[in-house]
Amino acid sequence: MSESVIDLQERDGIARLTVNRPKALNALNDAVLAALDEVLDSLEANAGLRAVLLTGAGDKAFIAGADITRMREQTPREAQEFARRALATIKRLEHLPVPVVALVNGFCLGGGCELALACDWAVASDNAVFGQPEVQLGIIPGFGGTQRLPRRVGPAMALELITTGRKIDANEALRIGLVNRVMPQAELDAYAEELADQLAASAPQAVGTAKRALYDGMDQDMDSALALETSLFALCFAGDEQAEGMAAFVEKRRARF
Ligand code: DAK
Repeated sequence: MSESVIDLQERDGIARLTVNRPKALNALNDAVLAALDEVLDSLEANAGLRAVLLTGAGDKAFIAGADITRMREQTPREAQEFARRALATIKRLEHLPVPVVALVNGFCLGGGCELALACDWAVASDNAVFGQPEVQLGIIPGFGGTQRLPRRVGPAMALELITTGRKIDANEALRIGLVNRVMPQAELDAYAEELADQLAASAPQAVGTAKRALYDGMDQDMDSALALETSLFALCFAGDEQAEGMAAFVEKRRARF
């Protein structure tokens, strides 16, 4: 793995990924996507994984988009190949069976915003700036933004942001539901620790099952989705976690998952 462009730290099942190109505001290039793929190989194979936190190096940017200097020279065929590879990588991140949380610590633009949208939820520092400025470069979002942004904030707001390229601050991102909470940048690390502790205390199979019920259900009609929830709920009673969680409650002790 190229540690220079993605830094992976893991403690107690909580993986912290940091995109590490601060001089280019952590812009996504082939090296970052290749490194992310390698990191995903290890995360997918990690049975003890409880959560993934994704952030950007430095105090200025989460990710300021795909690398424009790289994209500038692309032919349609190369753009299609770049899109295909990038989408496959982002889908792998999205399909991890653990919560994936974006810690947005500054500019979160274009492909960076799309990567944050592929995370289960996002938390922003108060200096964060969000936007899909692709139309100002003569392109459209290509990392899933035309699909995930409307699902997160609704089609009208998504179309406004995508067709104008307007940048919004952290508080507006909070108001439209793009992020779950906003805090001073200095508090982001402490919050990440607290979140890691909370997620590490939850039953991991149940967390993964809940994630699957939610996303798979969203792609189905309500009756099918509720039937899926019923099946997955019943499945929880076939594993050890339900026995341990309920025994711990009755015995007035902390559950050991
Ligand atoms: N790409 C490459 N370099 C970037 C960059 C980017 N997206 N963003 C910033 N940088 C570089 C700057 O060029 C500068 O480098 P030097 O000049 O120092 O060498 C350095 O980072 C610091 O940036 P600034 O000097 O510009 O810093 P400021 O504070 O003045 O401005 C800014 C910060 C974020 C407002 C500004 O840098 C900016 O507007 N950056 C571009 C933001 C942007 O337009 N992002 C969207 C890119 S389009 C696709 C999939 C996805 C996509 C496309 C296709 N397929 C799968 C095919 C996604 C497209 C995008 O993301």
